[in-house]
Amino acid sequence: MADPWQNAYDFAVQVARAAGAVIRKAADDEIKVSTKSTTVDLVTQTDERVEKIIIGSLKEEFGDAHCFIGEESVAKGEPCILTDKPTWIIDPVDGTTNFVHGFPFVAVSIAFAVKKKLEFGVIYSCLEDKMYKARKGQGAFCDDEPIQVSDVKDIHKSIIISEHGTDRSKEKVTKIFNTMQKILCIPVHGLRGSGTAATNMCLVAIGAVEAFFEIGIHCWDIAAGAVIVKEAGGILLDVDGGEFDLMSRRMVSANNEVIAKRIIKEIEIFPAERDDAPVQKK
Ligand code: LIP
Repeated sequence: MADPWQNAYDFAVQVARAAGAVIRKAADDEIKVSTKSTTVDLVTQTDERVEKIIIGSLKEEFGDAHCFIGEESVAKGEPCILTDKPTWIIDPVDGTTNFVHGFPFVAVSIAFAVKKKLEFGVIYSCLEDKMYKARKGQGAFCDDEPIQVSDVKDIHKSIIISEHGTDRSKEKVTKIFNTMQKILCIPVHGLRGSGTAATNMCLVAIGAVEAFFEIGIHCWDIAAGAVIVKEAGGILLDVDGGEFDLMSRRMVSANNEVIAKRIIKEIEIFPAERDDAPVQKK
């Protein structure tokens, strides 16, 4: 039987690479910065322009039969509801703060889901020029070389990625730093963070770190990385140890269940409104 999504997968790689070239060029120009949910939740004209380019290219190729969830479209009021229809889940510039500051980790993240199941993920780390990709059941790759998570099972020999997001409320920041302190003092070899969830998940997938967790991310930050981590032999869980839920805005990605469950013991959970929560009427 013909593979219905191979063409879409190959096209997504081309679109991600082209989008990355636009970001690299824009990085040399003056960057106009605005803010969204908080004063440190940055967005630039490049985020919006690149998302338009990606969605425009996909619509031209696949018509109106597909749906789209894009970070900047949702920020402008588009719904963030995953239906059974073929749906593209897009973060045009993951690591916007890094992009504004010239911190060299910025990724184009494109995922594709059908009947609410992720079919493939593509992450182009455009300043590093590294193309990560994975299709369900067909392995994960970086620049077409197979990638594999770390085989470390001893938490004391691990590096863990933790991010602090863009919420600066005292209650959440305290929980985030309490969690980081507890993990650091297990002790682990180190804590790291690239500033982009997509890149962090690629670092799990190549075995450079053992786990990445975060509360507050969005589906577009992690959808592509979820496929890549899983296909590289990793595991995805909710921060309470339950089943991974793409729209829940919380996630643990790890090389194996032993490391994942050990990290989960230390996470101080705080609430984050679901991506697909009903929009409150103003
Ligand atoms: C970023 C995420 C990262 C999170 C940042 C930010 P963006 O996405 O990838 O994990 O810690 O606060 O949300 O906003 O750069 O696309």
